[in-house]
Amino acid sequence: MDLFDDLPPTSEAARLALAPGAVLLRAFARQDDVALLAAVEHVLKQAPLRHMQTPGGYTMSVSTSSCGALGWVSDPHGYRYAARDPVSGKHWPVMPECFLRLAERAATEAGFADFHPEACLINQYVPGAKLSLHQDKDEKDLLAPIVSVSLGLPAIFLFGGTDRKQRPQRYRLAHGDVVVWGGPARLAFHGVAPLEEGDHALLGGRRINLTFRKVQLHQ
Ligand code: MD3
Ligand code: FE
Repeated sequence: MDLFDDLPPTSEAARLALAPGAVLLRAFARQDDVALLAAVEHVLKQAPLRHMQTPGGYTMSVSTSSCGALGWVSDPHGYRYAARDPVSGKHWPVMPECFLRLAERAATEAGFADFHPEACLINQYVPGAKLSLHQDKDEKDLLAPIVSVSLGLPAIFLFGGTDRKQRPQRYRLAHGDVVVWGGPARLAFHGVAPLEEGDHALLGGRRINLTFRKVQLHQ
């Protein structure tokens, strides 16, 4: 429970400018949570979560999958987007209709009316899992925003500057929160602090994060 729990999701108070280009839509996805979770599980049956290897040889604590025309993969050469899941050799699962509708509605709400993502990354965090500070630079279209949707246990999100040395600000992202990262925020360093234990009514002891991305320049 937090202060914003009973505010309608699109009211002025539920919308927070975190930084130039970064808009937090508190609880924007909450009324769709059951449908979103069912769609997540449907995708994960076809493309199970896996712990990716970093190019430096580490194993990520977060487990990952994708849906849409392109998915995010890593191999010893680095990170890239690919049309097929390297585990199954098959195309990634189709992006569920409810994912696309939510991402486009959130982007529009934040001033990006023409956002049509072709990739959705699914990250799962269990207690202790974290994501070190990084930039998202594998997309060719850096003018398009990234839309992120948080489900399940809350996490402390770290939001830095475009310079790794700027000390990051900390925001709590809770179930149903949606953030649109565009403009100058698009290339900011960001990460997630180790997830705390907890038991979420719908997701149990985990957090799922969806990130919607436009990868190719023209499409
Ligand atoms: C700010 N995911 O998948 S979502 C990622 O919670 C990633 O799983 C985190 O960072 C997660 O790459 C954070 C919020 C987010 C996503 C992308 C961004 C914030 C961003 C890109 C640029 C700036
Ligand atoms: Fe990221």
